[in-house]
Amino acid sequence: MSKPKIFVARAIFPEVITRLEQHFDVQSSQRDETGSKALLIEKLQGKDGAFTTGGDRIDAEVLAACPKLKICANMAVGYNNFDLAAMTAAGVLATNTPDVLTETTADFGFALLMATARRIAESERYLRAGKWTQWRYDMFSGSDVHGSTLGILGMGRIGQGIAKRGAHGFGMKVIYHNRSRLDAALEADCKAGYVSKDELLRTADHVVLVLPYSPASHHAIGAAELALMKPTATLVNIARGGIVDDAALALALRDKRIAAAGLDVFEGEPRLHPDLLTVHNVVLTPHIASATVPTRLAMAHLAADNLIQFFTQNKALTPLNPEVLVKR
Ligand code: 8YV
Repeated sequence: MSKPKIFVARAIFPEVITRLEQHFDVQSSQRDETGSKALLIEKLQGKDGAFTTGGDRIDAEVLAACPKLKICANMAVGYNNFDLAAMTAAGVLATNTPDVLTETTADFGFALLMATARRIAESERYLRAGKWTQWRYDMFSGSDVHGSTLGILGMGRIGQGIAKRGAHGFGMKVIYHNRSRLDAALEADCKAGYVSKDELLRTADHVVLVLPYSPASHHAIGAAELALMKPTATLVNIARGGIVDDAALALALRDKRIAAAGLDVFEGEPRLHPDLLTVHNVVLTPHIASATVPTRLAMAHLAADNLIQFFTQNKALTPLNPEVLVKR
């Protein structure tokens, strides 16, 4: 019997490709051509499955053009690149990669918070530019992390990881806002108190965004929300571009309406709002929160496992629309 045909949309670890080749007829984009929807549709023609990443949009148009497609395994926990309703309607299984990246991503959220609050990138740029001639009492004074109030917007697994780091490691007071309140045991574990979004923005010294992107969270932080924040506050976004109105943020940073921001994700990335490049009080990183070798490898293997389980056993480890499996 011939092997199912899959398309791997982006370059991934060669050992994962080798593993996939044991089960599938694999076409992969190891040269990493990214791009247009037309190219994705062309590559997905006649494929039974796809290994996708957060940049590969699977929507009704793609699904209609690729009727053989039965599964898209995303190598990302976020899946806003999937039109899940359209996939379910088309009987296409969607999977993601939760859990394996939680601690690594929480580490990075905390690192970005530290870099932002303590002005690490800005001071390094100054030093590299040869501007450091003498010590000054107020040179690159930042804001304290230990003992401050940490506000977490979006209290899923990664948010909880950041809360624990803050509460247990840095003696921070942790407040959070989420669509639904955590149960008491989880709140106690994270030493986190539930507050309204406005109260969080008004009272936190450091605000970290870890909520999923959806039309409902589009521009959840815009000019009005930034205006609620303390002028000494920092904002960190490791969630998704589009949750923050980047133009409004650049203005707030320029006018020092908040102290600083750390951004790993951007609206329309990999393009950036040009004004973000002109303000000094922002730390910019290229969507690397989950980027350690063991974690990226675990994500890739989990996506591969989902594909393998699906085609061999009609199941998946981390399905997003399991109802599709029941109907098959
Ligand atoms: C990925 C992420 O690296 O998992 C996610 O949701 O944002 C990152 O870990 C990125 O989406 C590429 O797939």
